[in-house]
Amino acid sequence: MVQGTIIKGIAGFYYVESDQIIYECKARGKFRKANMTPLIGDRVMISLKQEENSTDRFLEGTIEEILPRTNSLIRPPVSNVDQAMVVFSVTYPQIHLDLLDRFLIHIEREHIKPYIVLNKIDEDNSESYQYIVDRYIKVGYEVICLSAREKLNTDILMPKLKDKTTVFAGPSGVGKSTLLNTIEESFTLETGEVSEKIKRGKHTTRHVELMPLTGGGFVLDTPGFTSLQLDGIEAEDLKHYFIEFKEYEGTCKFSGCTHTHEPDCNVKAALEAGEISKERYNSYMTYYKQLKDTRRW
Ligand SMILES: Nc1nc2c(ncn2[C@@H]2O[C@H](COP(=O)(O)OP(=O)(O)OP(=O)(O)O)[C@@H](O)[C@H]2O)c(=O)[nH]1
Ligand SMILES: [Mg+2]
Ligand SMILES: [Zn+2]
Repeated sequence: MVQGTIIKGIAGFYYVESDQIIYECKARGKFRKANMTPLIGDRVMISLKQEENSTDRFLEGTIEEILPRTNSLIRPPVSNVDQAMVVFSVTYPQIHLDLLDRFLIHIEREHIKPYIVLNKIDEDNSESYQYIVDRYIKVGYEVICLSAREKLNTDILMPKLKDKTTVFAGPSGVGKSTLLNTIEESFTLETGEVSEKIKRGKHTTRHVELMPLTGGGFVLDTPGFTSLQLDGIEAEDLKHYFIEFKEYEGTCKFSGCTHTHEPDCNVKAALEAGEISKERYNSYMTYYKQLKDTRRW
């Protein structure tokens, strides 16, 4: 058996890299039965099929075992990442802050370090996105405004990517693949126009792919997504994924305060004092209620 990493999956085949060799693999049926889907980024053990003729483009193998993951996401479907570049565009497609908040919840839950990337600043001279920058910096996130096309501020990303595994995620058409092509000259990822009519991306990237960087580290390009569920999260745990609540945790009158309806809540006091953003707190309340209601059903 050989140990390798899944770098790509297409039509039921997984491409597993080990020592610079890529094996085309099928997964054993036992994974499907256990409801366990191999993810890009998984470290796996594969058994090799007898090589029939050496002119084959890929050597063949079978995934026998998925080694323990440090973390995983469902959307995009990746595992074992250190950090995430959550990419949005400041023009079109329009930024979707509800999606950003939902995505941050999943990332925090999996202990992945997030960066918020606002792309296409070349198209917005009025800097109308500044309120987003202010809001999320106040939360404690790093927000990077750049233009992949004009190569503005893209060099800020390079040192952050070095020796790390970074997933680029966000809606279709925000410029994830364009940005990756800028970061690494040898990349030739396909990019697509934003639709004139509906101002949305055209889902150009179809597969997740893990790629090495010349300077060290790996990046994952992923297909854009437009919605994100919070299923599987307990309403009571939600507060842990709003990182601006952390400094108040344990200081409220009631231990186990959910910061929703309890008296003498320090998160609500911070909200009144303007230390916590109203919009973020509203997101929290909305999701909290949704999760409570789902459970009731
Ligand atoms: N003006 C401007 N356009 C950009 C910038 N970056 C990307 N674009 C354009 O945005 C469109 C979408 O870019 P992609 O890189 O294909 O977007 P994506 O996020 O990979 O989209 P999917 O693969 O569909 O998820 C293309 O027409 C790019 O040329 C930028 O910094 N400024
Ligand atoms: Mg793409
Ligand atoms: Zn509280």
